[in-house]
Amino acid sequence: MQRKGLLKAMCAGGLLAGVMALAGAAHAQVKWDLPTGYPANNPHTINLEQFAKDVNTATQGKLAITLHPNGSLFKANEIKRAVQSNQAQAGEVLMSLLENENPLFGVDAVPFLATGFEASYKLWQAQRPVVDRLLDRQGIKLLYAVAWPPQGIYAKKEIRSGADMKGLKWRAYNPATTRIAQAVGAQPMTIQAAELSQALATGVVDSFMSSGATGVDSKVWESLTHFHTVDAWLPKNMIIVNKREFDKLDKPTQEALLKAARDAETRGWQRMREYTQQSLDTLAKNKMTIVKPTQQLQADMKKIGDELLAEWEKKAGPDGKEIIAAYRKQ
Ligand code: PCA
Repeated sequence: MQRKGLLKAMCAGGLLAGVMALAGAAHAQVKWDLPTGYPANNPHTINLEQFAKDVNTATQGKLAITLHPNGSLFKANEIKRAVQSNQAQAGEVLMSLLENENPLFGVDAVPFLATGFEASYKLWQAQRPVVDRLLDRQGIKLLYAVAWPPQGIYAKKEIRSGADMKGLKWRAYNPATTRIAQAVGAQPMTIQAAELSQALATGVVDSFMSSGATGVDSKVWESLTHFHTVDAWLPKNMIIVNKREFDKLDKPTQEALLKAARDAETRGWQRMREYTQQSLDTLAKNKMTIVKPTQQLQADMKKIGDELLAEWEKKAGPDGKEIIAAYRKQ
């Protein structure tokens, strides 16, 4: 009887040790929050989900990344600062949102500098070392970046020229889209993607430039009627990490993370290419008119693009020149 009791106690002790070991393992697990301003079903977010899963698998659960889509943890325009101050360990940020901080972040939002995926990818190769350096100085590590599909004009009527855009209530998402509104005499208002549906539904805005992807995300057909495929630029989302958090990881975990990031970048660019036509098909299926822009509209937009490029080059200085030269050399 006594023996049995002892055995029981030993078993319980073993179980306790096991539980403690488990607790130890759980303690060794690193957990990161990764906020993004875009919704869960957006292809960028789906790609990010795969990335987080890959990291989890490759590190056997040692690094667990939790996604917070749609501005639920931090709003799109707060995410960079949240990562820098380590309120979130990682995050997804629209690079050109930071153009006011430094113009070098905004080269991918200069209209007509790079208008397709191939050109846009080349521009990224030229821009990457500069962005990497800038972020590094701020205690941020760049993991990867993926372009959105080409940007066109959404409106409630057919836009046939720059003059037709005068007076529109224009939703802007970064400094460049604000500048375009000013150039055509529209009224710009900055609204991030998570609030776009609401702003359209309430009539706060009646037009904007973006991709087919964001049109689908915000069910733009509930408020607007036309999408003009101007293909003016392809802005990028980047995934960033607080550098101190990255440095805390052991070497194999860092390597697994960087490998997953490289894979996510390749996969993301491929997926966005495919999604470009798919998103336009979805718009059309929902009775949006997809308009090939008139020569006049294209010429007017191109003229604004030339002005914005000149402005950008002036602001961006020698580093900017270096990016453009490297891009044109490829
Ligand atoms: N969608 C994002 C940025 C660029 C894009 O295609 C947006 O409209 O907010």
